[in-house]
Amino acid sequence: MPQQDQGGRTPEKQEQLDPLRDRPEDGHLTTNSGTRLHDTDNSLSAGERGPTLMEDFHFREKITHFDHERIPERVVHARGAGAYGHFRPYESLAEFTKADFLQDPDRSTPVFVRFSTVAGSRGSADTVRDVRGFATKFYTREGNYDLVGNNMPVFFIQDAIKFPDFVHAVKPEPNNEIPQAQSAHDTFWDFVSLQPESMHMVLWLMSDRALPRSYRMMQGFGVHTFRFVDAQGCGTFVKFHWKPLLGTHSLVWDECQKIGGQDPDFNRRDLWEAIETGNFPEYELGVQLVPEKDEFAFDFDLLDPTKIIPEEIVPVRPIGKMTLDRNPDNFFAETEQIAFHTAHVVPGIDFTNDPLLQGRNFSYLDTQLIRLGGPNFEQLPVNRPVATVRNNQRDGYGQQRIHPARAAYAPNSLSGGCPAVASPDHGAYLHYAERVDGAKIRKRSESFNDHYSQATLFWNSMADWEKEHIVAAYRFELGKVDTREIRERTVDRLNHIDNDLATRVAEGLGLTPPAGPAIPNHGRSSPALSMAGQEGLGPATRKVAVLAADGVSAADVRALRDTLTAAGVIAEVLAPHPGELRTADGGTVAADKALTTMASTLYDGVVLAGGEESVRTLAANGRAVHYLTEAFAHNKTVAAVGDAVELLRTLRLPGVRLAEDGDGVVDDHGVVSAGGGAGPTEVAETFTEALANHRHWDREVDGVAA
Ligand code: HDE
Repeated sequence: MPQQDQGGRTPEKQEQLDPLRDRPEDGHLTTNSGTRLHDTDNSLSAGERGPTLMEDFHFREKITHFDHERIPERVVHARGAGAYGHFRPYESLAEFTKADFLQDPDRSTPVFVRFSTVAGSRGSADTVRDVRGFATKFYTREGNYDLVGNNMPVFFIQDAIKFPDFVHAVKPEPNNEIPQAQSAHDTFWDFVSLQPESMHMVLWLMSDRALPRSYRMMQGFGVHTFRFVDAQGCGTFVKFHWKPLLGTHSLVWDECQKIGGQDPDFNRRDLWEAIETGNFPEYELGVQLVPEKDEFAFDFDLLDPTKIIPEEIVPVRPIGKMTLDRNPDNFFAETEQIAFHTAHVVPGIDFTNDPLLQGRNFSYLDTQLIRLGGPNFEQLPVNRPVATVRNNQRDGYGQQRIHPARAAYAPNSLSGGCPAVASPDHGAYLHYAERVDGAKIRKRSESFNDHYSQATLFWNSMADWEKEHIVAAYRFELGKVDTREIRERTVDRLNHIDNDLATRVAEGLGLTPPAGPAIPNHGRSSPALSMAGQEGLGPATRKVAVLAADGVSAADVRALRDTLTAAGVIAEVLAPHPGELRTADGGTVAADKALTTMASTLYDGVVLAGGEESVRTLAANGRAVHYLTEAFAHNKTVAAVGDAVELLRTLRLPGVRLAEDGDGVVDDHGVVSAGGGAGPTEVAETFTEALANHRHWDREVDGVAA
């Protein structure tokens, strides 16, 4: 088994990268051709106040390089964040696939993952309503395998030829380039309302799945049906699933909009900080396997990427775990230049005739050529396979390799026939010998025609709060659509999914609700589609704001910090000013950040520490009070310790019972308090448990969280 360093790098990979790594500390400043420089602050000029001279090669090189720093951003998925890690299978999957990296539980394979939004530009905010990309490059011994997935298991269109239409519709409108990174505008809704195959995916997009709390708490899906191939050449259909061990969790829309201003890098920062602090994100890879003989056993077509295979019909079998444990050293070199390609496959993994996948297999290579400036992008450090590359492809922009052989062709005798092709026994990729026979036609298969049943399945599977959020999202989005016919047409489409959904959306838009369902609801559901109950491992890595001011109880702060930290929770003390706070007993505690630089939206829970003077100060501080009411409105866990309970009482949080004098700890709808009967540690313990629920959806809050 090859040794790994912490970042999941094999020594081979490390060695490849090292000669290319910049070591600024090792020497002097030079030009790109290596000439040492004595001044980089002043241009060469004719006299102190004279013109700059053409001869100034350092100036010209520096400015020219700067002028050429930018490369085209990705046409979609422009904004992203990446990390290195490694993947290890739980057991051999030889029964289904000969893929080398899925054979041996003792062997781990280095990976790079890039998470992304789809519609926004490179500088857009993280917390927009959008699909998220979840693209994984496995640097296997048999070559790179790229699993280029999303955080939703279906897609908007069934055939790749519609992709430019779809992307043009969702991107900012061409006349004024408005709006940035949003689907809430006329062209998007015009397109999708005329394209019923998009209805299932649009429903996912209107759900909280489009607002992930963290890339660490997000599922991933390969979307298409792929094919595993075993050593005997037998195929098995496969769908890929990533499941985060921290559970699947989302923000709420009101938070997303605020965070867009407060911390546009919210998801990127979260990933970076988690890895820096050793809280390595983990995901389980699962597969749904369908024997070839069952290809037509479903009431949908396995080749149709607008359909899932419900987990209740074909369970997801966990096959391995991925851990992300190293941040990139340079965003541009690694995260920006990584080039994914759905056709980066290894022996044992093959395609199906899903028309979306077939088109992607063309697009990803093509897009790298323009974005990375030519055919040698695979030689960029982050793209280099750990497997040896050897072929007769030559030259091109940015060629890094020196090919000493005279013969760059096959067959040849001058190089002894090398490089020679391999047999499948020696690891050669052999395309699955699928029998194909057909007339040339432009026609969608009839088996792709049902656009609504799985949208209805998704809707039926939602918890009440999820449904409420979906309705609110449609109202928001369509409320931004100026053209009345588009709004009406969308409501009509929704009425093919569910009459209640269509009625609620129509009412919110002031439109006449449909008289009755266009198609009766089939009543089926699939519990795995709901995020309710996907709690994950507990409260670890959640962030909590502890509110305090001068005069705070040192014992409260200590108990909170100790208990939360012991559970792996990140506790930050926020105060009117950062630095040292005076405590009630005459000592000091550290305040990590100022209340003004943060917001409740950036935390998973808020706790108010006790201490008479501190509580009095915070009660008069509108911002501190807003932390509490806002966190409550977003259904987060809120707590008050000791005499801080009285401040919480003045807020009259609707439907919540707070502890009275002498009571022990009370947790009512995730609002935790205690009377004299319990100390700060017990409050902190109950708070920590409640935090693991992510949110408390049963609160009586009037639609703010939606
Ligand atoms: Fe992509 N997609 N896509 N896509 N996609 C790109 O490739 C494309 C689709 C996905 O972090 C592009 O390198 C077509 C489905 C991710 O670098 C481009 C079609 C799924 C990423 C492209 C689709 C995805 C991309 C743009 C319709 C989920 C970001 C830059 C047939 C299964 C990868 C690039 C990264 C990026 C084409 C549909 C996922 C233009 C033609 C379905 C995660 O090649």
